[in-house]
Amino acid sequence: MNDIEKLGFDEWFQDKIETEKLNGFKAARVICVNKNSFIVSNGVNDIYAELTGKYLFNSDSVLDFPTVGDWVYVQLFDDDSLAIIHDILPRKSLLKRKTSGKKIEYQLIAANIDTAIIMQSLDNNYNLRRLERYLVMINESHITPVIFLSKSDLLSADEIEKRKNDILKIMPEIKIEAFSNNNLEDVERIKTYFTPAKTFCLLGSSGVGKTTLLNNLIHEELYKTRPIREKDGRGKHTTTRRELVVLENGSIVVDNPGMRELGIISAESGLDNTFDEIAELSDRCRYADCTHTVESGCAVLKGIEDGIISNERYQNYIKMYKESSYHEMSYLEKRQKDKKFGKFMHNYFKNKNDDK
Ligand SMILES: Nc1nc2c(ncn2[C@@H]2O[C@H](COP(=O)(O)OP(=O)(O)OP(=O)(O)O)[C@@H](O)[C@H]2O)c(=O)[nH]1
Ligand SMILES: [Mg+2]
Ligand SMILES: [Zn+2]
Repeated sequence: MNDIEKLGFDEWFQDKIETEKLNGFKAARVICVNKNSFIVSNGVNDIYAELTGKYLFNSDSVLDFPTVGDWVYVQLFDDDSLAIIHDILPRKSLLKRKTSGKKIEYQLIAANIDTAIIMQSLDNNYNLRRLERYLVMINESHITPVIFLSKSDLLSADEIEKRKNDILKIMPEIKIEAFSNNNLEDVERIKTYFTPAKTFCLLGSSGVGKTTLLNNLIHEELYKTRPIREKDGRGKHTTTRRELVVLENGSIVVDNPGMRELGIISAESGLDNTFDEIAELSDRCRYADCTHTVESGCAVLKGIEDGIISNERYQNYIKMYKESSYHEMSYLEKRQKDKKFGKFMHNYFKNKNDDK
């Protein structure tokens, strides 16, 4: 493996790279972002990097900007101690979340992630609804999700088993691993998930133990961790920036700050993957634009009656569907289109009648 392959550069990127751009430029991976400056790595050195003025000027969406995990074309200066980023390579995957506010804006979480680890702690952070939200976000991005339940030392084995089963009831295919950061055997077992040259991303609320796991994996207290608040068990947002690190065994991990709230994600495709039994039935609804709430001939509502879909799952689906900005937008657009079409038809018939 050459240096950039060790950082996750594989055939997928090899196929996408524009070879003519490599005359003068090199491929490097973004390992840390700080507003408009970056740290990139070529597999040998960590290099301070900035975007070209032209790039800054020509980008009008946050989606155009490099984020942690991105591969970029750089020009190196001063014995490889300074880099100028000229462009981003195509992304294999992109994790983003909607930021709050009326305008739909995104915050980039990480790019080119192979596996997303959703972590919840088995004390009072465990929450099925939140898990579903994370899964919606991840399914939209073509990334494999796994669930890590941390702090297993704080709950009985029976209770843990029950929670695992609750998760499997609504996400039958998902891999779940319960573990404690205080237990060496657990950490050794968890380590086997981290395969070389693949990129993993740790997601989950503040205080669940993401950074503690990372420190365990690198056998060092390299990154800061802090106890959670006693009064409500919430984390203190200890990790404040995303960073990409390469583990001893060659796998690549992005630690993340805990997310305060997870904005609901744009694409319906993510929803459909997470609620595939509902999506499947919805193909059979009488109306193509059925909202599965009041329509006659709705196969989803019938599915609930027949007990094929659980009411709980349905409620979650509807809730997320409503929150999904994409849906809101397309709904408004649809309404507007319908209005225009209505007007058109109205005038058409009016003129026709006038002709008589
Ligand atoms: N009992 C128990 N405590 C743990 C475990 N893992 C982590 N902790 C503790 O939980 C607290 C928070 O851990 P962190 O690793 O800082 O949590 P984090 O997810 O990185 O939090 P943010 O960086 O704020 O997003 C620390 O006091 C850890 O020692 C565990 O498996 N069992
Ligand atoms: Mg942390
Ligand atoms: Zn329907």
